[in-house]
Amino acid sequence: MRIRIICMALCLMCGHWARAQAVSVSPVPQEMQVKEGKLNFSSDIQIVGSEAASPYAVERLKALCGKSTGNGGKIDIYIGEKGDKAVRKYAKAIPQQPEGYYLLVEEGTVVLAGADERGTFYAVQTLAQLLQDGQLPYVEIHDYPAVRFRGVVEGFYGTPWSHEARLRQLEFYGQNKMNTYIYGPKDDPYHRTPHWREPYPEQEARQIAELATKAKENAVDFVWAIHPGQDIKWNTLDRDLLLAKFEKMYRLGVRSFAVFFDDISGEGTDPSKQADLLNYVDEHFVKAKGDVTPLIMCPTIYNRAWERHLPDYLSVLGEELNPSIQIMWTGNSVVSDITVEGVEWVNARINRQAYIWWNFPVTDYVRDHLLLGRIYGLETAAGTRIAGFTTNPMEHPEASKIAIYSIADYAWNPQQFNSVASWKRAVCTLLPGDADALQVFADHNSDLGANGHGYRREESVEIQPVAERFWADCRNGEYARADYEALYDEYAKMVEAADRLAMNEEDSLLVAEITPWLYQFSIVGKSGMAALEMAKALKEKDEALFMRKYRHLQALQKQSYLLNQTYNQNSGQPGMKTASLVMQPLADSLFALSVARFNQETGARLDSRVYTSPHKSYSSLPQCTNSAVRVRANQIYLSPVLEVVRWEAGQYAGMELERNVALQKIEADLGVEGVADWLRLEVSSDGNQWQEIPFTVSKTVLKADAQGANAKYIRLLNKSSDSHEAYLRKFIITRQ
Ligand code: LOG
Repeated sequence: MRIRIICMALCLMCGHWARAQAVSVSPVPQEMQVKEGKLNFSSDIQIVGSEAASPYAVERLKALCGKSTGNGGKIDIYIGEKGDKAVRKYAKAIPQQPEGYYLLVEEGTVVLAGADERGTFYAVQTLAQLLQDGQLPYVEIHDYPAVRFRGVVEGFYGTPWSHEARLRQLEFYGQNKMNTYIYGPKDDPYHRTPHWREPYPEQEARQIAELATKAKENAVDFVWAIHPGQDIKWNTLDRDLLLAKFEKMYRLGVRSFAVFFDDISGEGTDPSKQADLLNYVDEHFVKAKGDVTPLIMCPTIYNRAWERHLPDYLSVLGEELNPSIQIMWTGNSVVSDITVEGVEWVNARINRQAYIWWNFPVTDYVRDHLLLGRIYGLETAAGTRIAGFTTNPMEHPEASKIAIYSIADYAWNPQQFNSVASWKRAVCTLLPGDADALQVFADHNSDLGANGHGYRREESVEIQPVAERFWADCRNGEYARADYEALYDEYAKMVEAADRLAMNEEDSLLVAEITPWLYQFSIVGKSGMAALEMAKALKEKDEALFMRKYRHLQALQKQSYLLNQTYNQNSGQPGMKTASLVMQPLADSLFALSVARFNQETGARLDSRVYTSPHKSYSSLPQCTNSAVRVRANQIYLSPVLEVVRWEAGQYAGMELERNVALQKIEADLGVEGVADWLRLEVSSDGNQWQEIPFTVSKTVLKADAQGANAKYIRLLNKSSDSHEAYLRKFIITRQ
């Protein structure tokens, strides 16, 4: 109920009527006092202090004032940093904290006074948000960030963001008071193995230089990360090559650096060697330059669940790594909530405050989903125990902004962070013209579905209890009309939202990213409506209507299947899943139930099957037990695992099919060579009696001809008595 009231208030805020009334700033300021009265900004404006103040802040301010028509009264705007003459009178009001600012709007006067240059820049960003319809409310704000470094780590697998997308992101970070962008896309070959030692080609180098400039203009540190661990040799040659690469990046204008050691195996994982290298870089490059910000590193054991693989790793880093070097941390597991207890646990080991790499809303391991839900699971007090908070986003830059907006809000002011309100504000801000449609879409696109990390999110929250009750009632043969109508209305809203968003012209980039999901969303909406009508026709014994809706739903299911074979065809999880926690399963279940009942009552033999993947992961490796199993034409495959998979002796990974099928081919890519020495491929029809299937190996890829073997279970087993590290990039069976 409370959620509903907040939503209503916020939706109203999207409209002009309420915009004039409400004063809303994001991230929520630490202290904001709104007073009676407004300043007419269409006035004769005089800026005092522009020579000494942050040039980027002044530039933004001038752009804002440029919109003023100059036909109101006179306004003096005092701008500057603590110690500057223009703001000397207000020195006491300026917060002490780095990046803090004091902002005052009163009759004829505006004060924008920063604790430092970024503080002034942020004061102007707040002013820009306060300015609505040519007016500024009278306010007094004392504001500063709770978390020192706030931002985004572009650290996902998959298609890296485009140059243009990155430029837009940097502006967005400036507007949302985020000061960090860490560049580390896994699929940039010059960031990682194989080409980390080589300089960027000319065009890419030019673009990096442009990003560094753009970042500076937006008060953002552009942090360039290198990922050398998979093939680094611990010798002076590789050390010097790494430094030479940093030097090249420095010449392009980069002043912040990171070294990542995540998702690697072998030699590179040694914490002492990592610390030696980083301390050397710190002393001979970072500190020697004088204008480079503290080094950031991502450890190999970057979450608590993996500590058992290298038990001393974190404390070695904690002891040996220079204290000024930041250590990234994803939480209690690869994808996890951020808790006080978890942060204290790691801080004690690494001898410093963890720098959070939050793996949300990244979707590289569930690429058929969009994560547009609210952010939650970040404990308030965790915010005071961390050095930084960065989010790893989706490969869809515009759609990621919903989460990024709220993460900026949390990291700035965890105390006053309101997850639902922040989410609704994000939606309103990103697409004011169609905010209600985007909200409907976001309401139903937030869970990840079954996945290797086991991380799940709420979805379809408001309608979920209705859906549950309706389903239970239907199974008992009787449902409440009000529930039927509420559900019908929700499905109808989904169809409307899909149509409106697809035609939205306000943000064509966002629309382009979500379009394949909009197609599916519309189908789920229509399917839900048809399934409800089938249930109703059954109840009213209207056979003709029942058959009509049945045929419609079958056609929709086929359409959905074809869309999944056509759009978003990636190597991980192709196709699109939407509303997959509540609304789509309800439509499917209602369909199946109604058809079964209809067959029972009329003696008909209609097909009640709904196309879904009935197959499951079959694995004793914790990293694979929750993995989804996908179907594409006559191929069935296990969702790939992106990070290193540790196979203890006797452990296995594979699939359990719905029933026995005749197998034609089996193919797996383990990402490392020499797997024939320790892996066995075997199949079974009951999970007890196993038949070994011979295979051939070419480099990292294993192939087998199963010659029509009948099996329900297919697995790869570590037949040796040692543990081995490999990847699981591909595991596909082709059925006959
Ligand atoms: C990778 C990251 C990836 C993410 C989610 C870290 C430190 N590294 O499991 O590149 O986007 O998880 O799949 C990771 O999180 N490995």
